[in-house]
Amino acid sequence: MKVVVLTGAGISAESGIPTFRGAEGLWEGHRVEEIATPTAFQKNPELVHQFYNARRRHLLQDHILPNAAHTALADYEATHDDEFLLITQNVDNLHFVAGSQNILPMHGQLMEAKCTETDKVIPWHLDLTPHTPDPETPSRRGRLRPNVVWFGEMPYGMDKIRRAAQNADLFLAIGTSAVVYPAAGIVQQTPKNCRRVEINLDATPQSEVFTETIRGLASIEVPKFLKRLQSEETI
Ligand code: BV8
Repeated sequence: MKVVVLTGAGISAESGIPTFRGAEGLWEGHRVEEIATPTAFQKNPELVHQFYNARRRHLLQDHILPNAAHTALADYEATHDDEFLLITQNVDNLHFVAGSQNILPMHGQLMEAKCTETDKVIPWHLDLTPHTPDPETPSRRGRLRPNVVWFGEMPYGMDKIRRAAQNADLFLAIGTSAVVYPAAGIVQQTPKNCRRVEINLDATPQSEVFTETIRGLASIEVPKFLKRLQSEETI
């Protein structure tokens, strides 16, 4: 059985990472849609760097850890020899920390920096500023940005995502408000006989597209659903 999972900020909420819509999509009074853009970075790199530095530091704290939903997905993947693809909209690293393997971080990663001239991506755990020197050529400064996909930018892996969605037998969306495209449109690329399950606290604009909608906390409902799936498979 080919399984495709799409996660959003809701799966990391119980790990202590604020969701986008939880804070009405605001950060220090700025709308995320206005600050997570190339224009904002052009106009005010300092402010955009501060936005990501704050979130990177928050993520690096010892108590910010994967929760039972992240772990259940990693455990299921480990026992699931067929195709399993975990697409995440989240830029936190909790799926990696939980041990998931086949992860597609379609909106990039907070723990990576990208060179604005060469597009080279490197692991990055420190603050970034408009004067940060290149690790390789310290005389070149201010060329690094967070390796995060901003509004108006093309997400990563769209071809791989389309191919996986088109062949999915099970599509599982977890903790996403299904507002942002193209992520919210992935479910529409699954075949008509694909089993589509949405696990989310609230209803979303895509809910009626799903064959099953499970309302509740990801840390409870994801392990429960995957256990049920395992037992269905062994019958
Ligand atoms: C693109 C990384 C084109 C950044 C993110 C006008 C101008 C420009 C673009 C557009 C426009 N109008 C529309 C667009 C398209 C735009 C878009 O969709 N905008 C929206 C606002 C309408 N999309 C884009 O710009 C995309 N790119 O279109 O490029 C293009 C074409 C060709 C060539 C080049 C370019 C790029 C979008 C990616 C933006 N980056 N993230 C960062 O993190 O700073 S988006 C960000 O918000 C997330 O990654 C995620 O994708 C998105 C939504 O967040 P969610 O993950 O869903 O989280 P949210 O808080 O919204 O919801 C949480 C849910 O969980 C809730 O439903 C809640 O009920 C539930 N929940 C909460 N707690 C729990 C829970 N569930 C279970 N258990 C719990 N405990």
